[in-house]
Amino acid sequence: MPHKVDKEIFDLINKELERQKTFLEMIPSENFASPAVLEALGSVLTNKYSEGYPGKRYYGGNEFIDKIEQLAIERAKKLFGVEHVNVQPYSGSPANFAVYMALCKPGDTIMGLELSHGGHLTHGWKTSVSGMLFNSIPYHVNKDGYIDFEELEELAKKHKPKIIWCGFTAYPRIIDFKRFGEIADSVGAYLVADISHIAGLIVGGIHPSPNKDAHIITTTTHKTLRGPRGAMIMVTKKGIEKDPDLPTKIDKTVFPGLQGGPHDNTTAAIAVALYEASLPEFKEYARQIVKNCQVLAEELKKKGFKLVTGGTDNHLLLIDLTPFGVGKGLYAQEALDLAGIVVNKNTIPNDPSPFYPSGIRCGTPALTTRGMKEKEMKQIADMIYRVIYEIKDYEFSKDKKDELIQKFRSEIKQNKTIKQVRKEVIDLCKKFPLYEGM
Ligand code: DSN
Repeated sequence: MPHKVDKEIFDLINKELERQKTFLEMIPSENFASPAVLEALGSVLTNKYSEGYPGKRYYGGNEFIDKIEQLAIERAKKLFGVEHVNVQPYSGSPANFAVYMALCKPGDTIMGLELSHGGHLTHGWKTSVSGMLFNSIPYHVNKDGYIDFEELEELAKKHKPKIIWCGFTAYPRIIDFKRFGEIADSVGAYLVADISHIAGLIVGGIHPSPNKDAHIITTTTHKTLRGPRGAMIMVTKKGIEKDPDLPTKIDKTVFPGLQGGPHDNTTAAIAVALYEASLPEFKEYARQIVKNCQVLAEELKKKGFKLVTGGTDNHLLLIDLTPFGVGKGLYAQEALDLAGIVVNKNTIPNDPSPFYPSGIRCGTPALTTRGMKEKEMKQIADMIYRVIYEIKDYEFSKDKKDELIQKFRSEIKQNKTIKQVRKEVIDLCKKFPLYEGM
């Protein structure tokens, strides 16, 4: 990596590269973009302004940018089986806000899964503009951790929402898009499927697609789809049948409604990722993500861990740590991080302490990109077990949290088991090299 101009920043980039190479990345929304995606992202396309859309730009010099954006659009249409695609949203949250702007007026009613039950901030949570501007009626998961369709149907009939969101950030099961579509249709709502987490699984054919049931689909491009940080908004045939102007409305709200010039380097990188996702090996990749996650889940269960819904159908699982005591998510995340296993603390449904979550969320997309398979998942389950076992005696209580967290942090750094697991993680990572030559 060159560092002649700004050594300080390039040293830090190199440190981050080394961290990625030597840690087990298990945050389910993260992945490793291919060198081809990184190349497009770091290209001269970053120099260009191109407000507007292919063939209708405000500035000159967009001959090649038009071709790039058109390719990205055509590839996405084909891969997801949709009628219209906008590839310009800067990321997932702006994409979702463009949908609100296209479909709703402030004060309209919208419905999304409660954040602490696995939903997303932009699906109506109170600290997000989506929860401030709109009348947000959340639905929930049932006591087993599955979407409570009966509650959803009842709430939808009562509140007549303009939008029902489906697609989640911490839901380990197949999403029944058909059922969501029927409920939305029965109350005249738009069904918007935010498939950010599972886009790669859908393209890989291992999760059903919402393209027959939703009117609009949004997705980020950097999770299981393994592209750059960006997003897309897609309009389905069903969406156009409900409102033929939907594509125009979406395009207008992205630009000029919410954004200025698109990030053309990102658009090109999205096009590259879509090309890669169209190859047969991507289907194999998607299948392996799920296989790996299911092996991980089974192994963790054998070791006595409790999982929300009892397992997984997709790329992620949620470990319920309440048997180790309430509020242990932070301790688990930090202890695993010291061992070189990166996960995130997460609420579990009906978490007894939502501000100090009692769960951790982990997943297999990035490990699978490295080439890890079932054998490594068994090894990793064992490492997770050994690390988490070390936190079980650390007390957590909200009232004495500063003191208790400080004690935990100073002691856990010295823990011999965690130091041993860290060595094993480094050895395992070496067997699955990442970004060789970088
Ligand atoms: N931050 C993403 C995730 O981790 O799921 C959601 O936006």
